[in-house]
Amino acid sequence: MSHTNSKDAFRLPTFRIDSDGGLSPEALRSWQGAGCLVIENFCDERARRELIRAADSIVAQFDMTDRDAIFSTQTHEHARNKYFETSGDKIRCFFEENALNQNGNLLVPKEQSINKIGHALHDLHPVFERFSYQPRIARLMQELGIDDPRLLQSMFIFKQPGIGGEVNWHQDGSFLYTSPPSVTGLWFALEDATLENGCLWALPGQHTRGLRSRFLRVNGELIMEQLSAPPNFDEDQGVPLEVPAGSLIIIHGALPHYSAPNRSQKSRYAYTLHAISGTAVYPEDNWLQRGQDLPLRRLTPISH
Ligand SMILES: O=C(O)CCC(=O)C(=O)O
Repeated sequence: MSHTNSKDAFRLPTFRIDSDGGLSPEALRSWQGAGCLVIENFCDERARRELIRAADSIVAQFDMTDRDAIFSTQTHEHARNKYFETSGDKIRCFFEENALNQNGNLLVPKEQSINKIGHALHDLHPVFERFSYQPRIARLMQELGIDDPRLLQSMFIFKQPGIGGEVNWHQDGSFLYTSPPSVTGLWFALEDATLENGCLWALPGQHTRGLRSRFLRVNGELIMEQLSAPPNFDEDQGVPLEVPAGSLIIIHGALPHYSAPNRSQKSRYAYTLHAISGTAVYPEDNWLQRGQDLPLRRLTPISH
């Protein structure tokens, strides 16, 4: 990476949210300009602990013989794997790439071997469901102007100590494409996210340049297709989004973002949600598909 790891690097301003999910005009202006917004006070400690406990229990029950779960964003090899492809309406664990040796044996304790759990925690697990459909999130979506918001995807991302893998520069709209574009990411820091343990980085303002690529299914294969006149990501302009536990980072679907490997001895747990507009077209060749028995649900704010 060519960007600096300096502690003096430019930082985005941070904002606070009302108890009912409202944003100040300054926060909304900052969101529109940067394509991301850092809110410092979203989750209290009780909510964070509850989510972490629920994730730990999923991992404890995970059948370790499932060696198909190796996950790497470097090669997209995982995408060819049916285990990943059919996880859009399931709760599945994916290994860190360096958690297993060539024979598929664990190199780290099981509880430190999982890269992430995805992709329908919000609809299939009561703890994640309660958190994800809380009225404050629905109100937030309304504040951001997402028409008829629906929760499409959820992930619990561990960024394990020592082996937490890099997530390369990408735009969420490449993976969760809608027409017109509508995907918006919500990234909840369940632990402090720092330069040392692999915090997010972003290219503020570069959400206005359009989508560079699209990940789609062609003849039964998932491929990354370059879109016409692809914009370059100015990766050297990357800004680290170091945030304390409890923060929420909102990410525009066209905002390039990234996270470095975690070589520290501290994990960096996060829970993420991706919402789309129910009025946008969601193509059948997107990687993430759901069975008819699990339709997308509306996020409805409680009216006062
Ligand atoms: O948590 C991370 O390290 C990356 C998450 C991310 O890029 C995403 O959810 O789109």
